[in-house]
Amino acid sequence: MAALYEEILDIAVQNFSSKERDHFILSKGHAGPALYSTLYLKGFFDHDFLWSLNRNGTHLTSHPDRNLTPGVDTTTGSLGQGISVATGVAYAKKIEGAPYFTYTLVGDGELNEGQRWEAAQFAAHHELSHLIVFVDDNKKQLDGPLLKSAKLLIL
Ligand SMILES: Cc1ncc(C[n+]2csc(CCOP(=O)(O)OP(=O)(O)O)c2C)c(N)n1
Ligand SMILES: [Mg+2]
Repeated sequence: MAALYEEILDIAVQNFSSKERDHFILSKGHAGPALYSTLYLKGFFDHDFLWSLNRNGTHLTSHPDRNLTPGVDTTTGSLGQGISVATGVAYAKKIEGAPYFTYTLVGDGELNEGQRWEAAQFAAHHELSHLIVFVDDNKKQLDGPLLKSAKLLIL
């Protein structure tokens, strides 16, 4: 994510309040701390802010909350939903003729969610060429190996 934000994404503190930019949606919301480290590197908040992770009353919840944390595009944590939101954002950009890209990161275990099928079918139907979906193919889900069904989806 550090490489993506530094080298590829058109997302910065200066353009975040505008829709004239790329979007990134962390569909596997339980990886929130990885996103927060990246947002810190991009200057969305100070280093000290990172120490508030998961504290009572924090603005840095373990799963990203767009209403709490600067730089977060979408509230995620319920697996399967982020990819659907990303598809909707990419479709909106296409309708507007905007040149921007929408990126999302999904887990390989998350691919078990039925919702992601509908998102994939929608994206294909509308030929969303500016939607980029990364799969974190780590062969694990939570504390065990990936279900065989999810492996088939990746193949
Ligand atoms: C709809 C939904 N069901 C269950 C969970 C609980 N949950 C959190 S992480 C996780 C495992 C997901 O596996 P994967 O996407 O491969 O992520 P990884 O463990 O590799 O980080 C599950 C089932 C959830 N967050 N949302
Ligand atoms: Mg996994």
